[in-house]
Amino acid sequence: MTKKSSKVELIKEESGNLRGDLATQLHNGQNYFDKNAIQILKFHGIYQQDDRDLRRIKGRDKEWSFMIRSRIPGGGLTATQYLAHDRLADTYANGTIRLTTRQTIQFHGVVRGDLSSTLRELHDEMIIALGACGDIVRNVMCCPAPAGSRTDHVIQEYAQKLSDHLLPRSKAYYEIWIDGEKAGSSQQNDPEHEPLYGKNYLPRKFKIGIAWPGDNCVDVFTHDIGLVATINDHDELQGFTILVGGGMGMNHKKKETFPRLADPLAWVPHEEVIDVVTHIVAIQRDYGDRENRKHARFKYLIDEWGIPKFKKELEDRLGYRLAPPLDLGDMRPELHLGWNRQADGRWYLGISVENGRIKDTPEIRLKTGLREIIRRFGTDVRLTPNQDILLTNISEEDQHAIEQMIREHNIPHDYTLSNARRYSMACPALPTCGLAVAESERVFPGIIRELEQVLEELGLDKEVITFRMTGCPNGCARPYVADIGFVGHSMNKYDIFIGGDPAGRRLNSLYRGLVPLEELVETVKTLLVQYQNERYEGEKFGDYVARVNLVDETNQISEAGS
Ligand code: SRM
Ligand code: SF4
Repeated sequence: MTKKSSKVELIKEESGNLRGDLATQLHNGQNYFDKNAIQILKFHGIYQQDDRDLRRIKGRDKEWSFMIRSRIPGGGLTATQYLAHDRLADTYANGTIRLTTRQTIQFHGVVRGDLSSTLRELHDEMIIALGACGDIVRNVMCCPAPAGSRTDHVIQEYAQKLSDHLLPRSKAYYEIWIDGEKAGSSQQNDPEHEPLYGKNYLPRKFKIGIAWPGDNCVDVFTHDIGLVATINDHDELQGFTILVGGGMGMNHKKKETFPRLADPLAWVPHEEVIDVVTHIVAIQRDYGDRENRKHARFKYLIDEWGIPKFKKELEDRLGYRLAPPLDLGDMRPELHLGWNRQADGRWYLGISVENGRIKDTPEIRLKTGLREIIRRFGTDVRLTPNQDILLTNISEEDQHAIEQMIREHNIPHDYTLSNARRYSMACPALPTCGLAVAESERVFPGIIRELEQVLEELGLDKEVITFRMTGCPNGCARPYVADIGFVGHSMNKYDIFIGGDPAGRRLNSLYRGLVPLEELVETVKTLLVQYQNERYEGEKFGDYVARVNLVDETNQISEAGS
């Protein structure tokens, strides 16, 4: 800690390894936690929120509730674990399950008195929320496609092993939420030794994603550390190419913030990857900015140091030289939807979930349908980085009955959906997200509907053009690698970013700032018409934008206004 360290640094340091006075506040009769406690709560996978719609009603107190995020490495859940989430969503939350862009599940609308019960019942199914948020390594992502091969299991196991290894050692979570008896005395316990994190944990959140070769469904270049597996001809995992320094978040008003793609660093044999990753995290712990939280992500350290300096520091710590990174070859943005055969002969079914929200509507009974299928056939589940769900390990004889149940509940099959809808993602934004400045999840289905019409009129409906929307520039739906990203700038106004690459290797750039919601489709239509008239055969939208230089180099983010 230095004199200039941010306030959150002091809160972490004085928390006694993530205890703070959560246990006391939990029983103080209020329905919210104070501002210091909410910083510590995040490490426990909990965010304090209020219903932003109700804020507009004058004279009304804030309606406090909590979002809980489960930690689900690689997005893998057993049938029983999924069913527990389904049940808890009804018992304690707002009745919906929210699949996230990092393969986890969020509950919204949990009241304070139900936090312990929710976390305890998740714990009964071996699911924790610890470390799903906070300044530590978050949920480790991994390509979810269950190829059923040996390597698939090995890669999923690495997601789990990395996640376990990088979890905080603090017992605070268990004392406070699970084993409530001890909570009262928790502050008297000796804080544990945190070998990696120390008392101050990391300067900021830290994210890791593992990609299958050629398949960039995890958006591997957007992570603090991206790992791309190398597999030999005998289906054996050899190692990983390591990428460092990716991240999406930025702030319209702060020039020192920007999205960044990760750079290739090295190749490591798989037996060494946990050690190397741990050392990389430790360098960020030691050198990351602890004064300015807006500048504290690992990407800024990499940007300022450059790869040669960073690699030297890492090699000095490891005590050996690292091999150069391998060429990653072509990468595709796979969604893994529809029926797919696993290498073990069984099947998995990928179901598209619009913006990750699993709920029942009068037309589509998605929540009930999924519950009934998973309950009856005991299918395991994998959540995808595109907020979708895969039902796995299905035998051939069950396929027909599952199809029938899909139809009975009116769940759309992926092939009935347009590419625009299947590939789209939106963050939750209003009314739950405290940082939202504009709508996202609630308005995006309508925007996509209008875009579908435009694309069809122009004969572009078979093209893969990725559309992503967020309610602020933090980038939770990774909008800066989409072909077209709509980023909330202020209420009802969006910045439009264009020219990303569906394979995730190019950031998009600002095209127009402060476009009203009602004009988004019209603005994009002009671009699509131009693309349709001028593109080379087979040319992708983002590649076209890059080729014809549609984005004016001088059109800097700050010019979008504030
Ligand atoms: Fe995020 C903060 C939702 C993935 C960058 N994000 C938030 C919070 C917790 C708002 C808050 O701090 O109060 C949002 C809760 C909204 C709500 O009501 O549920 C929130 N982020 C989400 C989710 C649910 C979006 C989704 O549509 O699924 C994703 C949950 C992931 C998970 O399961 O762990 C989610 N957030 C991301 C991603 C994408 C990713 O990780 O692949 C990013 C960009 C990548 C990155 O980190 O650079 C992302 N979220 C942020 C940021 C900006 C961080 C930065 O570097 O500046 C914030 C704000 C912050 O940390 O200060 C944020
Ligand atoms: Fe909230 Fe912004 Fe993230 Fe959307 S992008 S969930 S508005 S923090």
